[in-house]
Amino acid sequence: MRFMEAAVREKMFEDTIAAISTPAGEGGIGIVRLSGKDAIKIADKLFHSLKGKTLSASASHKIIYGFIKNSSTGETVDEALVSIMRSPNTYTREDIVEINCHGGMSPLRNVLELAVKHGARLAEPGEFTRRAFLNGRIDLSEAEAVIDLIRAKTDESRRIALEQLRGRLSEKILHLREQLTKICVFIEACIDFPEEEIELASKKEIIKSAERILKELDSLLKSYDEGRFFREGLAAAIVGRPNVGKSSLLNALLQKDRAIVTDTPGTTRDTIEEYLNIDGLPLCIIDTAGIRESHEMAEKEGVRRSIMAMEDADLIIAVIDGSVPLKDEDIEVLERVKEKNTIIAVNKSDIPFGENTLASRLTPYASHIIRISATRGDGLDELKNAIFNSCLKNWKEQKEGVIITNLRHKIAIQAAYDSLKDGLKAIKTGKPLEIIAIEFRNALDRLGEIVGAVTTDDILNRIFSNFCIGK
Ligand SMILES: Nc1nc2c(ncn2[C@@H]2O[C@H](COP(=O)(O)OP(=O)(O)O)[C@@H](O)[C@H]2O)c(=O)[nH]1
Ligand SMILES: [Mg+2]
Repeated sequence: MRFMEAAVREKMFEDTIAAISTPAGEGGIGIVRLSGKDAIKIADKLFHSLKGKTLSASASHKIIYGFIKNSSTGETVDEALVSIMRSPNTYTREDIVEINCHGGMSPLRNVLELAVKHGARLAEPGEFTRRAFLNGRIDLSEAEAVIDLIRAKTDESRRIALEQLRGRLSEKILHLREQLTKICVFIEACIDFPEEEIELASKKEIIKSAERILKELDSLLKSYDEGRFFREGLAAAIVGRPNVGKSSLLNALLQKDRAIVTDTPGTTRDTIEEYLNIDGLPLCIIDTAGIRESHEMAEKEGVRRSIMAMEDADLIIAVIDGSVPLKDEDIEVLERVKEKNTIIAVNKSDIPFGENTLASRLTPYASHIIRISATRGDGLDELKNAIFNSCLKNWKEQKEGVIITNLRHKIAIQAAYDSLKDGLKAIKTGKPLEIIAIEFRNALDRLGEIVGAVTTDDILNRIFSNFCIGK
């Protein structure tokens, strides 16, 4: 592994990068962004301010009006407002120029091409943020929060990403690393002076401190179980035999006619996915084909996809037609999802039917049983509450604390936890100090991965390749 040190990171960037930072398509304005030591010089070659003043002669953090011109042809490409931000108070800590022109593909592409012609290089996805990290303005977990913030599907997801961006997780990790460092330094000092036995009092102190850190790591790990839903969304599959009202339920939850509803069983062939916001929980809701034996090719494939969606889902909404007696096909579906987190929606409550044994037959299969009418909209609020509560059991207590939402962080914390636990066991059983020290050091390094204090090119490539171009 090649570790990157802060000192090495400085002066890494000889080149100036450029990208269109606004989404593709038409918009009132669009932004081409440049970052690097030649950003201002390059922008001066394509921008002509109305008053004839160059950007190089302008003060930092100013916006200047003028025109973008192609110097080879003399053509004016667009009218623009240009922001100039000088290092170090910028997003990347380098000089940044943002060219605000009209938001169509032609002006934006022309501006970008001119920037490249005058010496800029096209930016890779996430390269601006990568520079912000490598230049020490933000740490790695904060850089990851940038993309989480962009992708946040609900206000609650945004709140959590913003907290991470503002360093709440980093502070926590920093604090834990400080405590761990103290332990490591102490143990390593004892190794250097082998004639001095580790005193009983110090040993007790180390054990106490390590146990405290373990507890905090454990609560971070626990926060992931529910916290991840806010970053990734929660997949809920609507399943059931044909014609019970699955597609009607999807439409009712979305309040639009998204899926085709007919009274012909087997209408839905493909799985349909849509997002729904339930009190800040981003729910990806999947309508599936009715599960039954079929010899018809398209339906068979639909059933296969339903079963796949069912297996991958975090939550199952099993729909039963409450207006007719329970069928063997209903039970077969419920048997399939027995091990999953399941809610049963007993549909068509608008049609009276008096099977009074229904509830008792369904109870073994679900955490919640809700009577609904998809066509009338009855019981939907109750169903949404059940969805929220069955997935976010501890959320009320957890939401105020530091939450982890990212699998990479969870893996690192889990590894730190395991090492620390092994180290603790080694102390308690009187193992050699060298062994104890290795475990504690490893825990420290694994925590360092989260904020990027310890990292490799490989980790960085993986993280930043998920970004959009221009961020
Ligand atoms: N009365 C009544 N009919 C419903 C209700 N939900 C769905 N249906 C009807 O049941 C039939 C099958 O609905 P659909 O949503 O296509 O079922 P799917 O095959 O499970 O997706 C259609 O004729 C719907 O209008 C409901 O709550 N009440
Ligand atoms: Mg359907």
